[in-house]
This record gives sequence, structure tokens and C-alpha cells, in this order.
Amino acid sequence: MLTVTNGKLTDAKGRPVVLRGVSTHGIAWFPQYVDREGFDSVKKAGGNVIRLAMYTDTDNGYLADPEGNLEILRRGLDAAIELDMYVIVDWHILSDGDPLAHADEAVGFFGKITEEYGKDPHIIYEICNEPNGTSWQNIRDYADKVIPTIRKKAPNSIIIVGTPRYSSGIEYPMLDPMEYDNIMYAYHYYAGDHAGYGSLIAAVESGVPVFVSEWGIGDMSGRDAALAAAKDFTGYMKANDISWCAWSLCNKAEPFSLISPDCSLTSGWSRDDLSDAGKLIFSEFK
Ligand code: IDC
Repeated sequence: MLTVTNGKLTDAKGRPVVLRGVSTHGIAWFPQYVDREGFDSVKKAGGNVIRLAMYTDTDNGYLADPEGNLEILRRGLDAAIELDMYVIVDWHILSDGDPLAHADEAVGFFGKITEEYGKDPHIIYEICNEPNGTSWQNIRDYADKVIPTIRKKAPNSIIIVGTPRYSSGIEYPMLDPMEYDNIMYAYHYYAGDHAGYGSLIAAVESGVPVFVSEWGIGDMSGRDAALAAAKDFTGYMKANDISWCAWSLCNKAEPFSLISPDCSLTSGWSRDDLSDAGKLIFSEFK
């Protein structure tokens, strides 16, 4: 069972624990990667956490197809549990920038999932991927609805709370933290696209519990610069015991994908099957 001690993720005895792994792409769009064998390949490479990104208000996300999404989500949870990996249930808001917009549905969803899985120590709850165009107060109000719901059946599980500006606003919880135990705040970063991570450094130095639940390797500044920025970022996280998941485990032709677009394998990848982002990220798990 994980816990948060003095701003760090730790085991029950207070020893630091670092999780490193991958985020799926949207589970409804790339369900073939929600796969026990694929997760096992991540584990064999040294990864110990999988994030299941379940979009809410985008295309065939949860709001449009709750049962279809739940089925894929449960498959992913069961696979990760069987492999003894940690697994993040990600309520992936994005186009619905204000988490309050679908707070009732979120309460229903987290109530159901914790009813089914609340006792399992592998599960981490991420309650709002990337709030945007909204305030810290709204995120707080949302958290006050969803966290008590989760706590009924998962009293001590780790809960990750998204921050303003697409989970880059880590200064908000630094200045105005929430009053719950065992919560962490999300910081998201796209190497090569975002200009540094100074606010993360400031937050970590002041003891804010941060989970980098999503980061990726972009290409706005060119490939070499992005890969160099990624290497620097993993080095910083390693030195500071920060847990992370990389976006994303799929072969979609976009810069962050970890699998090469011409590889259709969903597990058992060789190094050549990985994209340049994938090669870097798979070598940083250990
Ligand atoms: C992107 C996917 C892309 C998809 C889009 C949908 O990579 O294929 O079309 O979402 O809106 C985030 C988000 C994450 C994004 C990702 C890359 O959490 O959903 O995925 N990103 O743009 N924040 C920063 C970058």
C-alpha cells in the first residue's frame, strides 16, 4: 500500500517509492494496447505503473459510451493487478476543461470503480487529467465532491488531482493545498514543447507532493532538442524521486507515441519497434 509522507510517495514504512511507466492513449481509441502481454512487456523493461487514460467528453469517451469504456478499463485494471503493477484510473478531461462540468458523472464513475476495486492496493485514482480554462477554486470544489466518494471504499488510496492550465499550474497547490491525506498533484510536461519546468522545481523544493502523471516528447522545437529536453527531465525526476507516466503507449503517427507507426505489435517489442521517444522512455524505467 502506498502512502504520501512529507511530500513523497512512500511505502507503508515511509521508504520512498518511485513509479515509472506509461500512459495508454485513449482506451476507447487504442483498446488493443490495453493488454496484459503489452503491460508485461513494459514490466519486463522495468516499468511498474500503467495509466489508463479514459477520455470523458471526447468522441466515444465515457460520457458517450460508459459501458464500453468500463469494459476496457476493467480489462486494464485486472491485467495490471495480475502483473502486480500499479495502475492509474485517469478521468481524462480535456475538451471539457472544467471538471465541475461533469462532476455528477465523475462521482458516479468513481463510486462504481471503488465499489469494485477500492480494496486493491495497486490502484491510484486521477480525478481530472488536465483542467483548463477554469480556476483552482473550481478544481477544489470538484475535488470536494469526488474525493469523499472515493474515500468511502478506498480510504487510503493515492489520489492525483489535476492543476490549472492543463496540469502545469503546480504553484496553486503550493500556495493553497487541499486538506486530504494521501493526495498528490499532477504536473504535466511536454519536452521540446514547453519552456522548462521551473514551477515544478519550486513546488518540489517546497514539499508539494507531485506526480508527473503524463509527460511526453513533443517536436515543436525540433526532434533533437526535444529528445535532449526529455533526457534532462528524466534526470531531474530521477534525482528527486518523482514518479511518472509517459504519453503514450501506441503507434499513432504523432511525436509522443512510444511505438513506431509501422509496427503493429501490441506486446513483445524489440528496440527497433520503438519510436525515438519510445527508445528513450523505455530505457529510463530503471
Ligand atoms: C492527444 C492525443 C491525440 C488526440 C488528442 C485528442 O495524443 O492523438 O487526437 O489528444 O484531443 C495532453 C493531453 C492528451 C493529449 C496530449 C498530446 O492530456 O490527451 O493527447 N497532451 O497532445 N496534454 C498535453 C499534451
